[in-house]
Amino acid sequence: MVTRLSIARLLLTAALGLGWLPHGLASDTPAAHATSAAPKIEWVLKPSKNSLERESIITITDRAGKPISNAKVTISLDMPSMPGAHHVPPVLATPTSTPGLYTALLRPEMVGEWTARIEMSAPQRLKIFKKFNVD
Ligand SMILES: [Cu+2]
Repeated sequence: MVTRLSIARLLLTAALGLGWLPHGLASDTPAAHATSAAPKIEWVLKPSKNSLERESIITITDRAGKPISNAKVTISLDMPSMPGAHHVPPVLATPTSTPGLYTALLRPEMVGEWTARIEMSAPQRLKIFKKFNVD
């Protein structure tokens, strides 16, 4: 049996539903713009000869998705759980023959969780942090 109250509830639910949708779309749009406005730095880590070393392969693309081949990139390592304990010398990423692809040999000093600060100083400025685990 459909009562006045249940009709009112249905209308209220519909109104809330409609109210949510435009709000959701509106809040998605600026986020999407913010993501595409910045260059992108991605990496993969591979084991190296030394058990504590990691070979990082870094891909850098501009906001249009095109490789950035003349980037100046420095990588610094730190251990969040041991503030001030490690002073790993920063390394420069070396460009490869593939545009936008760089390599850098990382030397974390011990087993555990590390944070890499990857900083591009040219042709654009960008600083990102990536966590990785050494086991
Ligand atoms: Cu440590």
